[in-house]
Order: sequence, then C-alpha cells, then structure tokens
Amino acid sequence: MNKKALFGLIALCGYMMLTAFVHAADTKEADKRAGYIRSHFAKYEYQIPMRDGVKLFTSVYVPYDKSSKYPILMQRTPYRVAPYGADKYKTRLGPSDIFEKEGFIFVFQDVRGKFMSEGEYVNMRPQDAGDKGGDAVDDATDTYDTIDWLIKHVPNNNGKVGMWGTSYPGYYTSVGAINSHKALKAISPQAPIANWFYDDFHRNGAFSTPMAFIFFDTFDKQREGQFAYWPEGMKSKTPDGYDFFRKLGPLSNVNKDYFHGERPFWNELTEHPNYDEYWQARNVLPHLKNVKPATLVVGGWYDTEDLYGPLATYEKMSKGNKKDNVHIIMGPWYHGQWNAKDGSKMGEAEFGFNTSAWFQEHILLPFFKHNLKGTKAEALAKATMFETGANRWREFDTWPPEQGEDVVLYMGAGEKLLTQKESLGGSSDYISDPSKPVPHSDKVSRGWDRPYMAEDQRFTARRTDVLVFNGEVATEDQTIAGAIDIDLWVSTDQSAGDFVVKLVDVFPGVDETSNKVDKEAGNRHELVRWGIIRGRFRNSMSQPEPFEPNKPTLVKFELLDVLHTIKRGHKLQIQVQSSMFPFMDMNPQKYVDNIFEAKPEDYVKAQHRLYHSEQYPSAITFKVIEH
Ligand code: PG9
Repeated sequence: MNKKALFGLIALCGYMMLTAFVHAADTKEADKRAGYIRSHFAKYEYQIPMRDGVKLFTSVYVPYDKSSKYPILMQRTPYRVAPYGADKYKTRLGPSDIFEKEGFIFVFQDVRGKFMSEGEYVNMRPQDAGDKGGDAVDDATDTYDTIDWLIKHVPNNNGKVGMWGTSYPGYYTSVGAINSHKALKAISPQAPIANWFYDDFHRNGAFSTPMAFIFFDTFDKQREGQFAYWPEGMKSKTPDGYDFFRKLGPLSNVNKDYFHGERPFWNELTEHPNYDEYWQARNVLPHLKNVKPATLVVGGWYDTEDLYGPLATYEKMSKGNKKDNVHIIMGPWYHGQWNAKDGSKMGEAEFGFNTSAWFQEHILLPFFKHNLKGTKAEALAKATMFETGANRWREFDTWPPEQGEDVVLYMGAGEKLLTQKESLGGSSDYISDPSKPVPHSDKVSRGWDRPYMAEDQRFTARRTDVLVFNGEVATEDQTIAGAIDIDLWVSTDQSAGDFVVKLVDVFPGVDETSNKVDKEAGNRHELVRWGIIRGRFRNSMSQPEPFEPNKPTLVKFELLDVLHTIKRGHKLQIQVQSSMFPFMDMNPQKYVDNIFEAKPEDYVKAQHRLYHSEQYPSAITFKVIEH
C-alpha cells in the first residue's frame, strides 16, 4: 500500500471510530432516558371513540408517583405515535428532555385515518364541522372529544390539558383552539402549518417540487386499514437534487415516471395551481379567532418549511382577541431546532450560546407549568424575538413593533442601493435559463438542506443571472424589524417568470478597529431572508395573468419578517434572480394555464429586465427600530 492510501485508510478508520463513538454516546443517552421513562411512567393504550363512532389510537404515559394529580400534555400527530404496545416505551415524552421530570401525563394520538387510528385521512381537512352541526366531524371535534374522554378516564389527572406539536402536529395544536374544550388551558403550536398555499411546498404561487415529491411519496401512499409502520418510500437514485430535478423535466413527469396517479393529494394539488376554493377551504386562519387557551406560538427565523405559519397564526390569534393570552417566540432556528439539544448555531450562522436550551428552560416549560399547574412564572412578553446579527433576545409588546422609522432603498446603476430614486433612466438585464437555474444552495442535497437559510451568497453574487445591489457600509448598527416590502419594476421578453429577492448581510472581512482580517468569514455574504413570487400571481393569487412581453410591470410582494441587525462595518445587500432550484420549481417562462401540465417546449430562456429609474423605481421598504 502506498503512503497516500495508508493515510487515507487511517483517516477513514479514525472517522469511523469517531462516528461510532458519537453514535454509541447518543444511543447510551437514549437508553438512559428510556430507562428513566420506563421506571417512572405506566403506559396505557386506548381506542378513544369520537362522536361519529370512529376510534382514535391513543397512548398515555402516567407517572407512577401518585402523590399529586397531573395535567395532561398531549400531541396529536399524523406521523405515528410509535412504539406501539403497552410494554414498548418512547425515549422522549415532552417537547424536550426536561419535561419528563416535571410531572405531566403525556398523551400521543394518531389523528383520524393515520396509522392505528380508524377513519379517513384528509390533508389540512377543512374545519367546517362547527358550521354543519350535529354529528359532523373535523379535527377540532376530534380534539374536543379526545380531551373530554381523557379527563374522564385517565387516572390521576388534574382536569387540565395542554397541547403542543411541531409542523403538521403544530397545525393540529392550533386546531385544538377552535371551539375548544374548557379543559384545554394551554397550547403551543410550533411551526404550525397555517395555509398550504403559503407554507411548505407553496410560496407566493411558486412550488417546492422536492418537498412535495419526497413527502407525499410516503405520506400519501394509500393503504386499507390500520398500520403500525410508515410505507416504504422510493429509493433515491442520487443525493444530488439539482441534477435529479433538472433531469426530471416538466412536473407532469412526477406522475408519469414515479407516482403513476397513485398519490391522490398530489393529483389534487396539480389540479389546483391557483389559490382557489380548494385551498381557501384548507386555510385554518379564519377559524383561529377568540382563542381561549393560553397560547405560545413558536417559530424559527431560519425555518424553510413553516415560517409563514407561526407568524400568520400569531397575527390571527392575537388580533382582536379580547383575552390577552397569545404570545410568540421566534428564535434563530431551523424547523424544530427549538426542541433540539444544540441551538448555538444554524449552519454557518453562530449565536454564541445555546438558544434552544434557553427557550426550553426559560420559556416553554414555565409556560406549561404556569398554565397547567399554577406554578408562579415571570410574565411572558407578547413577543420574545431573537435578534440575529446582534445575537440577543428582545421583548416586544406588539409584533411587528409599532415604533420605528420606515426606510426605503432604491436599486440603482452600478450595483448600488440608494436612498434617493435615480434621476436617470436605467435598467439591468439578465438571462434566466431553465436548463441552468440558479442553485438555492452551493451544497449538494436531495432537495434542500436546512443550513442554506443562512448560507454565504457569494456563490450567487458571482453569477451573471443574479443582480446585486449594495448599500453603503453601515456607520452604526441598524436593526430591521418586521416584513420587508418589495417593489420590482420588471419586464420580460417572454410571457412568464419568477422573481426571487434575497436580503443579505455582507461582512466587512476586515475588522475596522483592529484592522484584523477575518480569515474564516472573510467578506461573507450571509443570507438573512429570501422570498419569491411567481409573476403570474402579481395581482391576485386566484387569477393569474401573463406578462405582456417587454412592458414594464410592477411586481409587489413581501419578504417574511426578520429581526436582524446589520452591524457597523457591514453592508446590506439585495440580490434579484429568477430561480432558486431545485427547492423551487423552474417557471417555464412561457405562460401556460397550469404549470403542472407544461410541456418541455414551454421551458424557454427569458431575458428579464429590472428597472431602476425615476419612472420605474424598484425598491425595498423596511422598518428600522432602536437598537
Ligand atoms: N410542515 C412539514 C411538511 C408537511 C408537508 C410537506 C412537507 C413538509 C412537516 O409537517 O414536517
């Protein structure tokens, strides 16, 4: 063996030993936790009858210690409550480890039609039983019936119930608040889905093929009866999603080559490309009024799946609610990171301390203890928000904050962001080529990877199909709070196109005071927020319309909220591009009624133009608050 191969082998053995060691440590910890749970909780399994006779599978963990009564902490999930069997124990019962020692009865339920529960499963089921009356059922009535049964049948409960869940289970938690049972005293919807035309696989009309394709492959596989296991998913042929989805071609190939029409929800979503009655009926937000339980909405600034959901859920639940009972916390987290062990970094963005542990100990556990056990707790702010860039928590009595100054920055010639409109007419062009879309990330992933939400954007700034506009070097810290309004004056030589806008924090590379070069970050371009709009939806999500070729047209949309400080010495940068592949599907750029039916020949190169003139000023508007 030559020297190089020997070194390679040694390095590989070292790596394998290290992973084995880490894995063994993880398993040991899980075993320890499982041992604790098994020796402190009795497990029961029930089939709880709903008002229409359908039975829902529910597992219940009750503390052996009977010296006091306990509140119930419940999660309803479409993702299975495994392990099944009264002698088989979960290795975690609460949102985080610290809950198990605090004396709760933990309940997990398979929702109607999923895994071991009876009935028919409906994705984002319209919550209309209240309107229908009688024995009509929906997820809200199922929650009500379950709570009613639990407080009457589970031994040693104190008559108070809390609910929590992340993502789809977050949505089921929000739904619990609709005509809620009076025993439901506290809920924490975490990254709750709110409206599937804006969460997860839809963004202002653009579509996340990998998210829908990978998820519904298994989740939407049809089976008769009850099952304890997930169905098997298709084997990924490559870890390279960019390559895979580019070769996949038009979206109709998903059914032709993979699903063969056997994923009913995929069929439905392709039949409803616009925000029509189908999606409107699945929007839970209109139902979230007069919420009675104490509510803590949780979300992550870097959550690429459900960032819209928590912000919109908080807004809807708190606005006009006479009870002052709805709170929100947004941390620097990927989807679910708030309940993970490490919240000190997200990809390349570092926060200096474990923000997740802080949330678990200081916010979530006290919230449930206070509302379910009457334990004294410090008053919770309306909004507890992590300020990225400055890396600290801040409290607000409204979100978005009312105070502050509106700042408008205009895109200008010479890659500049200006405080005044350009007096001369100007524009910048780029070619958007469907055969070579702008990657959403510089890394290889099946469809997306979580860290891309704070990834260095130098790799796109250097492409010819990405426009870049730089602000002046900040002379003092500048804190941006809330949503960011985007006004783009654009035209295209074709009839369709998407517009992606990215807000980027450009690091100085050299520390001004010490003159020291930052060798690691250098002139890092950290992504703070991005957003997309499918141009056809610029005036209405329900009634799409083509672009008239070469006609300057205003496209307005919003980047979802941030709380971010551009530090002194940094620069604010805006990037504009027309694809974000494969995370977002490629717009064919030739207008067709339904993109899910586009033909290969509809995918055409387009020359897009962004105007930055006095007549057609492209701009961003945001609020700056006191630092
Ligand atoms: N919000 C997540 C999701 C749902 C459906 C498709 C893709 C993602 C989730 O529940 O994890």
